[in-house]
Order: sequence, then structure tokens, then C-alpha cells
Amino acid sequence: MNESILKLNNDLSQYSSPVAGLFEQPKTAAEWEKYMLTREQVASFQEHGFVSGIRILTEEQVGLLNEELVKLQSVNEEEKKLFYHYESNEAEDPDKVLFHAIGGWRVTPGFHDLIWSPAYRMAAYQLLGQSFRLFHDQLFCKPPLHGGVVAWHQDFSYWTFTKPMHHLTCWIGLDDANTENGCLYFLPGSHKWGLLPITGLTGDMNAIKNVLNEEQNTVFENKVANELPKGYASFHHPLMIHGSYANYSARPRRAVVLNAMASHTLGNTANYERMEALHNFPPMEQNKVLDSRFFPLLFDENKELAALAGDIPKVNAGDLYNDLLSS
Ligand SMILES: O=C(O)CCC(=O)C(=O)O
Repeated sequence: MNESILKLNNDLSQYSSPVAGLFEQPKTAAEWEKYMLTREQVASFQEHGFVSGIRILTEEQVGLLNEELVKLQSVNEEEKKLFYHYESNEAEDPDKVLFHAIGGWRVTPGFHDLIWSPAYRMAAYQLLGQSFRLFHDQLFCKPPLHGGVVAWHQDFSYWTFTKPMHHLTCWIGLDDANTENGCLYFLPGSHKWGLLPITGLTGDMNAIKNVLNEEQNTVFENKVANELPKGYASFHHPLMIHGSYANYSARPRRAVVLNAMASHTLGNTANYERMEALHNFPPMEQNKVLDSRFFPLLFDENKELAALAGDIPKVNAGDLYNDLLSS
């Protein structure tokens, strides 16, 4: 890592390409192909709404991001302004910090460059089926023996200030995650249930059950624990119902989440009812493509595909995004 870059404390969103050389970028078709999801993985995502077990980071890269995470958990007031959301219990011991933040990519070079990691970009392209941008990143840290939950929810319930729905979430573990330390859970197939109202992210894990019908409530018996080693990722659909239980273990459970959107995504803020939640977000005008420097283009089909030979397995985006929203 370049020391002079590490000292940068200005807004890294001004750099619309990697700054730290953390990830070697593929140049040839063969270099891209090693990151490609198989046809079966893509079909499984289309059917179940998630795909898991995809390696994004080496152990060394995880270590570097965890070092940066400690810095992000103790930023000064000036740096805090770069975040779209910042919530911390401010515990002095880094292992005890309960933390949720949006916008870390603007603050440290490793998290900035993570959004260009080739394994992430290739899989996200296949699962969105087209060129895409960063929507935002998120950090979720649950300290040991912490009772907090992330209640069952759909991501797009919180994102209706953008349109159309053509978004994707990638969850990357910065610790080994399992049922003891609060791993994510999915309800397979729930991405086909249409858009549900917001029922809250904290407090009652099961609040969403009040807006589901009897049959849908039975699917909770089939919930899937997304256990993953650190550095590995899962991807889920914007309507997938997911959540995480408390961390009962003596280990932390840290994760970084990358939220992407199709390159043509528009602002839909005119009649948005929760504008106060967006006060620190970048400007997003009604019906205008979100193409400012805060939403960098991460995969440009026209540019990258020249390096990619042959047929790339991709989702059927029409069925998976537009049609499912109206179901
Ligand atoms: O990491 C967690 O516990 C929650 C993550 C989440 O809700 C998400 O990735 O959308």
C-alpha cells in the first residue's frame, strides 16, 4: 500500500478508479474468466434470490481492511461528514465497537478500492445482467456477546428513492461468520413476493411477519444460515428477505456490504417520505440518472466486454427485476 495514499484524508469519491493497487485488474478474457460465476450459480440466484460462497478477498486483504475499519470507527468530525450514515457505540476497545456506517469507500483507500475488486465486479455484472454503478457501501460490526439483531427486511423497501428496481447487494465477511456470531440468514424464494412495507431494522427480529400471509410465514422454517469464512461473499436480490440474529459468541462479526445499481438508475426523491434519512446522502434529483462521482461506474459492458470472449452466463434481468417488483 502506498503510504502517501494512506495519509489522504480527503474525499476519495473524487477518484473514479482504484487508488491503492489492492486488486490487480484483469486485462484478458482468461483473467476475467477465473472470476466468472457458473451457469448453475446464476440460475440458482434467479430461482432462490441469492448465491453464496464466492471468494472476494485474500486473508491479507481482509487484514488490511480490518485495520482500516479500526480507523473508520474513530474518525474525526470532519471525516464523519463524508459518511451518508454513521452510528457507533464508540467503545474504546476496537473489539467492542458496535458499528453501522454507510460511505466508508470515501474515507480509506482499501474500502475505496474494494468496489473495484474483480471478483465482485464480474459476479455483480452477471447477476445484474448489465453495466452497473456503486449505489453505496455499508459496514456492519457486531461485537462479541452483543444482543443486537438486524431484523428481517428487504433492502429495496429502504431504497424507493431510486428507480427502477435493478439493484444488488453483496455481503462480504471480515470475520468467519456462523450462527453463533450472528451470520446473515436468507428466506429462499422470498424475492418473488413483491415489495413489502418497512417494518424496522432493530428491536423485533420478526416484525416483518405481521405483513406476511400465513403461507409466507411458514417459509421461515426453511431459512438458510449464510455461514461464510472471512473474505467470502454472498449476493442477494433487492427483494430477498434477510436478517441476522445477535452475536452470542466471544468473537466479533464484522462485514462490509456493497450495494450496486444498474447504470441507468434514476433519482426518485420527489415524493419520498423519509427524506430526513437521506440528509447526508449525495444529491439525487428526480428522474435524473445517478451518474455523479458519488455513483462511480464499476462495470461498463462496452469497455470490459472487449476483453471477454464467448458467452457469459447472466440473469434474465427483465424477469428478475422489473417483473418481480410488480408481483
Ligand atoms: O450484516 C448484517 O448483519 C446485515 C446486513 C444486511 O442487512 C444487508 O447486507 O443488507
